[in-house]
Amino acid sequence: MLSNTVVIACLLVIITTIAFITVQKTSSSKTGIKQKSYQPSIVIAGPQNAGKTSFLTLLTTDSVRPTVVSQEPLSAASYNNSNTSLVDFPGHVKLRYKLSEYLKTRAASIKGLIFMVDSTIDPKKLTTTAEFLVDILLITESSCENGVDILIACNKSESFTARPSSKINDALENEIQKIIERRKKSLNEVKRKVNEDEDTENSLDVLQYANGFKFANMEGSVVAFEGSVSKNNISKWQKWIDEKL
Ligand SMILES: Nc1nc2c(ncn2[C@@H]2O[C@H](COP(=O)(O)OP(=O)(O)OP(=O)(O)O)[C@@H](O)[C@H]2O)c(=O)[nH]1
Ligand SMILES: [Mg+2]
Repeated sequence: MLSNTVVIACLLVIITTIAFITVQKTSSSKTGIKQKSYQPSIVIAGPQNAGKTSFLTLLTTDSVRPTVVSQEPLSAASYNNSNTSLVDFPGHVKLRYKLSEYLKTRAASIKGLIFMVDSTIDPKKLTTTAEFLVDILLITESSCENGVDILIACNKSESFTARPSSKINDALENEIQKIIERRKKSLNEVKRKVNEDEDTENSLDVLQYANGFKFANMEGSVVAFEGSVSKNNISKWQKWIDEKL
């Protein structure tokens, strides 16, 4: 009788330990990367010539000034007397690794990411912009539990060729779905070529949803607002930043 009780007690201890280890593994595997704690920041990223540095300059100096092509990240420490810095990254393709490294190591301390686009761009030519956004989302959606909140800042809205932010939002969603399908297809082709039977972990999974790609299904929230740095029409973006601070 006594030995039965001891056996049951031992079994209970073993089962509880296994369950605890499993839960621990599941919650840490999503983030994958161990992150140190860094000063909180809001990232400004996006393709070349979108107006990122112009925006940061306007926010920090209250004036619109000429800019040069960025080659290094530009940081405004303690923005608006907060504990948060604003960091503007160069849009040039060859310098994008700096943004990727930053996102991978600091995702948990990033309060928001502003993805700035030139809204005069023809929506049919948004593919390279969407490719850039996919590369960002693959990191932000997998590097921390709740993703990173994103503002798609559609700049240059004063131009008569500018498209409304809702159109740019929808065009980006459609492009992202096509990019995911293309990348998945080429991944599968590579797998077939190397005769890989096992289903290796696919990083694209974080952006794949049953009914196609939609920003609304992501962990981080995504909003798109228009604005114009040159006309000092940036109140919607400022409000978004204030909410994140
Ligand atoms: N029409 C118009 N032009 C703008 C606006 N904001 C910025 N620009 C112009 O866009 C050009 C690029 O601005 P930048 O701020 O240097 O662009 P960036 O995104 O920092 O570019 P990279 O550093 O190369 O990644 C400059 O000639 C700006 O004057 C705007 O609201 N309207
Ligand atoms: Mg710049």
